[in-house]
Amino acid sequence: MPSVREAAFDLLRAHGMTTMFGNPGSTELPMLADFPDDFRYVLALHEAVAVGMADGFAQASGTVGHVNLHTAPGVGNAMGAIFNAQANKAPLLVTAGQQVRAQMTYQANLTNRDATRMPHPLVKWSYEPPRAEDVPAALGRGIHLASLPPQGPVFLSLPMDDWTAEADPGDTARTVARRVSGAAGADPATVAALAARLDAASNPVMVAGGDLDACGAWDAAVALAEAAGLPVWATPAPGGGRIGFPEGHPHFRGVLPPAIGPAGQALEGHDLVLVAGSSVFPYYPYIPGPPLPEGAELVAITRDPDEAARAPVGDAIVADPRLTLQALVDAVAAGARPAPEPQPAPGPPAESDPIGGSQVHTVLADVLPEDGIVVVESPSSTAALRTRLRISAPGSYYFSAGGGLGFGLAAGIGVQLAQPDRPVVCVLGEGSAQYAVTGFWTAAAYDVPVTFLVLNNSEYSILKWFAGMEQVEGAPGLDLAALDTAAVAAAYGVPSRRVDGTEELREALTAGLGSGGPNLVEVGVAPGMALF
Ligand SMILES: Cc1ncc(C[n+]2csc(CCOP(=O)(O)OP(=O)(O)O)c2C)c(N)n1
Repeated sequence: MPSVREAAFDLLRAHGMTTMFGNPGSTELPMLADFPDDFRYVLALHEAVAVGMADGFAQASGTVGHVNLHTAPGVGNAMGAIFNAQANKAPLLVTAGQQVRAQMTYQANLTNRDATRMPHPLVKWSYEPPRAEDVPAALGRGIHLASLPPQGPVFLSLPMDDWTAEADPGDTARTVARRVSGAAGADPATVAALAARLDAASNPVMVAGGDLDACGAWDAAVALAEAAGLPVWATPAPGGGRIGFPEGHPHFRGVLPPAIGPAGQALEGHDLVLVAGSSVFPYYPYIPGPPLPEGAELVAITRDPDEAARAPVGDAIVADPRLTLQALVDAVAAGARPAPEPQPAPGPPAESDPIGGSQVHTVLADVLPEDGIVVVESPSSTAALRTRLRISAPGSYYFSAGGGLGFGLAAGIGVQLAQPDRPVVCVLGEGSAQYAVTGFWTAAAYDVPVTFLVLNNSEYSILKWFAGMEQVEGAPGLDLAALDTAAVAAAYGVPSRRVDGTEELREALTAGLGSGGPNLVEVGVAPGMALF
């Protein structure tokens, strides 16, 4: 009879889930015993980093990511990162150890006494199997649920004595063999009605969301924009964890402002707004106003029923965006509307000493290889990065849709492990880097060749900008004197440099990208927002 552990690893193997991120404790060791040779375990030194790495890995690999956490305190440490993973719609299997069943009722040390309630609001399913024999089936159910739309994390609490129990071979074989798929197109009548609305509109526009990247819908979005002559905005940056439309395309207009009133104003002149692969919209901060121009209509295509239900305005179609956009391409009157004029390219960035975020990202745009990927957590310069890089290939941009800091550094490592042949640059504010700083150890220990680019402005710049927006004066805790991220990364084993000015930056980034190993460049930048 196979053990529950053997059955579980057979199941993970059958789903291509042979990478496990984690931070182990005594309650996880029985699961890790006799770790199979064809699996790799990636050790994180903190659970939030383990989840962030698995999140980036899942998104960039297109498989379900697996992260194994220590019982209650490990799950507790991971909660912010699990919050990010659900906002990112990252398909994640989160497993955690649990006390031996025989002494859970006495609440022996390390019992996660209400294990399934702990991550509950953040996961699609939270479960502790009733018997050891049920562990493989529970893992299978969790993997399928995580991968079905809307994708997201699931949680399983697994008592530590379950792994050596016997698994039923017949049950195991049936569980391992199961495949579940969930890309569902829209009803043809719904597609025809939407195509007729697009044809009848005088000035329709598309808003492309990050889920287009996750469901492989770039080509369909471009084909529809070109067939129907649609200008295209990207969904507001705070919630647009990925990019769904090439930002160098002549139809591209820019990133929608993230607040209700300004987003409505940006859509002025349009009578029909087609949103694909996004909520309507990931707003923040609160600046009220009409969400749409007077008389305009909106239709959202999303594979997330909750996004469809909670939108403040417009109609919604719950369906796979790729299949639905492809169907629309065939249904609209192609070529009936002229292509929109391309936007003028932005001028060179203003020069300053120290340099600003726009200058940094102009250099990054020059040195980033064509197949480069950026993982971004540099709050005050994200807008400038989007303007300067004009990302135009799928799977090239990852950002925390949840906004919890610590995602960037960790996810950069996970993305690089998922895409070993593409260069990854992880762009971080010096404040943001501290939330996952132990990730530098993992990058060094596993020789993960990420180039970390740290913009150091000695403050929480974006919070000072928010203070202005919120008319808050005198708030403490917004300055970060003397943080030396390069020295910290070097101590963890990542070759690191501090540079000033565009020339030193260009030379250091080029060398780092060519080094073939993990490396870090920390550049001194002027405080304040870099908007373009
Ligand atoms: C887990 C978490 N804690 C706190 C915050 C609040 N927060 C948002 S931006 C920010 C400052 C980021 O500083 P830095 O990385 O230096 O970027 P800058 O704004 O200077 O570009 C903070 C603390 C958050 N988003 N997530």
